[in-house]
Amino acid sequence: MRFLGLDSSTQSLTALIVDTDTGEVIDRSIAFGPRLPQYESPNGFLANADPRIKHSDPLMWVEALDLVLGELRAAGVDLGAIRGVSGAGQQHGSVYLGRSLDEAGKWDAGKPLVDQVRPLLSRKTAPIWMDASTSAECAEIAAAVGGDDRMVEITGSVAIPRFTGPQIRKYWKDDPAGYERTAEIHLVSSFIASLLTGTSVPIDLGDGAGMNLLDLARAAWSPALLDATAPNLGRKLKAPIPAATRAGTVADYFVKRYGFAPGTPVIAFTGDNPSSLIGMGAGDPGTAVVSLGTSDTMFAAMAAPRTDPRGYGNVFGNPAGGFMALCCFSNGSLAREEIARRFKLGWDDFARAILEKTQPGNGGDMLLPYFVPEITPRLNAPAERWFGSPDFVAAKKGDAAARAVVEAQALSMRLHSAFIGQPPARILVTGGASKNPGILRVLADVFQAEIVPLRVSNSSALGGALRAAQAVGGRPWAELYARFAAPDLDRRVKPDPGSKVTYEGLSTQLEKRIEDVVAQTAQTR
Ligand code: XUL
Repeated sequence: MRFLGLDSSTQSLTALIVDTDTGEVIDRSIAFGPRLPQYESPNGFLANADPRIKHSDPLMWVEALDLVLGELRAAGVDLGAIRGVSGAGQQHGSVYLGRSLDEAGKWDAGKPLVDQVRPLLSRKTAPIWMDASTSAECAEIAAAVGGDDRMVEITGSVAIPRFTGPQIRKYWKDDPAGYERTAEIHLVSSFIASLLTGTSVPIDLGDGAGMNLLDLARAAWSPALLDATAPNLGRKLKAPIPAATRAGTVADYFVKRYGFAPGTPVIAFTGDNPSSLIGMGAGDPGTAVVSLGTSDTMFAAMAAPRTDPRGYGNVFGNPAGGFMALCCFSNGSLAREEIARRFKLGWDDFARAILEKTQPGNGGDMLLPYFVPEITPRLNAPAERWFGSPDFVAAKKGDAAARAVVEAQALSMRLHSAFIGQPPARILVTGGASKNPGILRVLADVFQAEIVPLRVSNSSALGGALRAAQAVGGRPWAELYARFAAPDLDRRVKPDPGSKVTYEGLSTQLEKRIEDVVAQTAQTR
């Protein structure tokens, strides 16, 4: 049987099909920047003079959905053989509609979807997870419910600028009439699911936990937080549902245009990180995952919510049941790409710089790679800092810069993920940068753990396909994981015990420097 997973991420939309009988996997991606240049979003978001503001045009995601399905069909893929669909979206981003899709979603198969969705948007743009402009709203929401500790007790996270609740509050404050006109608010995940069914699909508990609105213990929106966020918010959000819920069937539009079988079930969509947890075969507690994408994230399943005393880490729902802990770093690929660009390094040069030309500890050269505002630690403005030899500080040492950016990222990840629990002996790694052996080497040495890449690179779209296979096809997780989420043992990297002491020392130094930069920029939220 065949199942389709979709992943609407920051920079691309991916469709991935698994065949549970043959083990075959087919995938195709639409990269927004090059494929949809009319949206003027080379990295998936619109330019803004204020570096804290990051919005995208939701119509770009709608167009990408038609494009990817059209391409699969044109490539001869029989979408009529798909027995279930699920998927994921970049977390926290929100879409605002003037009419509920329960009334307005009866798509006409004769017109492109984008032309039918355009008039329904009450807000032209969608704030995304990279937005850092809602510090004031975070403070207001936290104060209204009794402070940070209370926020963590209810939602698993302090009030966080990229989370949807503070974003909704800012919209209400900036444009009360637009907010008033909004009948329905979606996350990216529930929006894409709703496009597919032509109805309003509720937000799932996994992604819903990233909104600063969900009461984790009750698996329901918190009335106190709805009130603290914006007036009548409860009327604009359907009650959240478990990720395994059958949310509807594919709309006639997709049957007519792409040949889906009528009645193909759509399972609720979730956030890209919860979906990756499944796509990495890490739905059970005990396996840590590092995902090296536009953002770097580190996450793990856990039976009961455990929160971060520093207030940076988050708790989301695990689509396989229970919870997951997550740390998110916005200076992921963007920071590595910035160094590669400045020093004109290709990715092979980047790997060689680490593996052959520099040593653990980098001879004392250290970089705080905060080229865009950072989520962990919280920095509302870019704040790069270079320390060490004069040539390094004068940007004359490209090889050392390559090692420095990755060492700082890995050390910060180790430092800030400590709340998740026991230091892991083995870490699964995914995302574009997991192909780079230099980056894997540094991760292995910093964590003193075996680093194991997976065969698949889009674990979030894969997670969607596997969730459909589990919910519709009744396949057990263990069977699906063994078949589709197998580690690539040939590429695993074992730690060098000789580097342990070096990184212990560096970790303390980095922690101090991070504290200094946070204090200097005096932006604690
Ligand atoms: C997680 C987060 C990011 C986005 C990226 O909290 O903000 O990882 O989900 O897609």
